[in-house]
Amino acid sequence: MRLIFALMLALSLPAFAQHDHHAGHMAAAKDAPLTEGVVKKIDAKAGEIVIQHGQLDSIGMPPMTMAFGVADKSWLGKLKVGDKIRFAAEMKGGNAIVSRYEMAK
Ligand SMILES: [Cu+2]
Repeated sequence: MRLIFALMLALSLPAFAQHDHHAGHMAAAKDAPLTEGVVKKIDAKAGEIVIQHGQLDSIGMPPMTMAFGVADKSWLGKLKVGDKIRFAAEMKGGNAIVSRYEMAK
């Protein structure tokens, strides 16, 4: 009985975290789950990429299309409009940036 309770508690924790939109600022970006996104525009001059993104719990954002900075400017030359990615976002200097990404299949 005690074991079952512990198991249920462990299983319920990730679901709880997903539904907490206002906390999560303490979560390390490295550990943030990857969110789906589609590259809509790349502005190399501004160092920005516009992404249509899904729910981003790491920065408390609902799905939308918006501009992000990037942790590594070389990514701007690697990504193309229409690319489907999975990425993690974090706030840096008041701006949302892509902290890491991978190509989605
Ligand atoms: Cu957004």
